[in-house]
Amino acid sequence: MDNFLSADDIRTRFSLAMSAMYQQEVPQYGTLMQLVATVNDRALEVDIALKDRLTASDEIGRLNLERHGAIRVGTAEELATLRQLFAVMGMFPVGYYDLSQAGVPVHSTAFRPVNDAALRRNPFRVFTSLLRPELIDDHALREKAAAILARRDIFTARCRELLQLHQQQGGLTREQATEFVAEALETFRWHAHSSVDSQTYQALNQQHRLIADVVCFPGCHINHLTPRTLDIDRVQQLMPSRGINPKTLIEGPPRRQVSILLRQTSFKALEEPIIFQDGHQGTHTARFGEIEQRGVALTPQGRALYDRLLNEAGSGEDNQQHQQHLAAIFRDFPDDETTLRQQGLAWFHYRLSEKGIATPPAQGESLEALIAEGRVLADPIIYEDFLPVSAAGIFQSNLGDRVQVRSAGQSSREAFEAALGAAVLDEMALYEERQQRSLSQCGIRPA
Ligand code: OOG
Ligand code: NI
Repeated sequence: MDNFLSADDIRTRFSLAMSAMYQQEVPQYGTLMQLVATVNDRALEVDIALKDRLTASDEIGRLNLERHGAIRVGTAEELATLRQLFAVMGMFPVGYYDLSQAGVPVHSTAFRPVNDAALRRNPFRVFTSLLRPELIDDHALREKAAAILARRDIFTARCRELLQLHQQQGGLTREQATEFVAEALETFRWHAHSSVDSQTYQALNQQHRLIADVVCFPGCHINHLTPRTLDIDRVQQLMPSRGINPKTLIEGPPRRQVSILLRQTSFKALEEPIIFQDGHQGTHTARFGEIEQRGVALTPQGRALYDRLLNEAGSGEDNQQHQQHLAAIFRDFPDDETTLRQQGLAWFHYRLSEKGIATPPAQGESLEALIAEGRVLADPIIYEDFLPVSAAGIFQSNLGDRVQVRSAGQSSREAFEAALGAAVLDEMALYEERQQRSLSQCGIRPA
């Protein structure tokens, strides 16, 4: 029993293996990683407080490591098997993202660790999208896509065996885990050989580039990985100097004193040579590199304010102008921790200070008074999820900015969960539980 490797360790091994594979497959991604490391080093040099904070929380060593990746799959069976595969690594489906609203024929979830300890160990997540073939309007082509998908198995036979073994044993030994990581990795490898002829590829690509990407290959190649940056504006600015072509806009909120949610940007997907089954050669554009910077998670109220301001700000053609415009609009969003907390806009993790341990909260003492006296400390809870508008922006910049608005296909969370074989967890409930648990641990009862 206790000779099993922990799910956290398997996840860490897997994310490192994935990173090594992707850097080898996409050298430009390695260049981005180097740029991120350089900018992070510089940010730590000029901000000693930040350095101290990251050192104290033991984050320095893992700073430049990947925080997420993304894949796209074609069938319910593939999605359901991925759920088992990620469960081995302590990653569970959180949230439902409907991207059809933005003209992308997929819906998605994020497989990620859910508890505090696992998130601290390694917060690696995989944004996972399922194709919605009902949004292919050409009937014959839809049938064809389904037939192609039905023929493939994106998992190795040994990977499937190890998944079964994991279910029977309740874990994997060190040797089994090593084998599992290697076998699981195969699912996410790039294939320069398409599994269809060039005509089929063209037809599917015509419908939507994403459809060709999902249907025409024998696996679900990882399409990007995303390390954490301490200064996303700087990396965006410096990308061209390293021969990297960034997408136009940084997605998400503007730069602020107190970072909220998630800011992200990427380089544009590369055009890569592929060979079709009929021997014809062509290119496929799917893979890129991304960076992210996370801030505090917002409550439903904070999120509603974010959505409203983001909507008000609209989009832009020039990043610098857009960021200035965003910053102006977001002046309506309080930018200090105390106000965010007092107005119930963001989630916080509460803990007792030394003073608070010496004089624990008594019945009837208010949280505000305890904080004012320095007996209770409030730390922002980091946002662990994704943003649908940002995700749509990332998708679109990698689809040649060709927006095809579909008949805003009905949001179909039930269909997604049926395919997944499980309900997705509610991210807001997870944040609320974490806040609530921290209050209970301080001995503070809900007001
Ligand atoms: C996923 C795009 C979404 C993000 O960071 O918002 C995403 C994809 O392109 O498959 O990864
Ligand atoms: Ni991403």
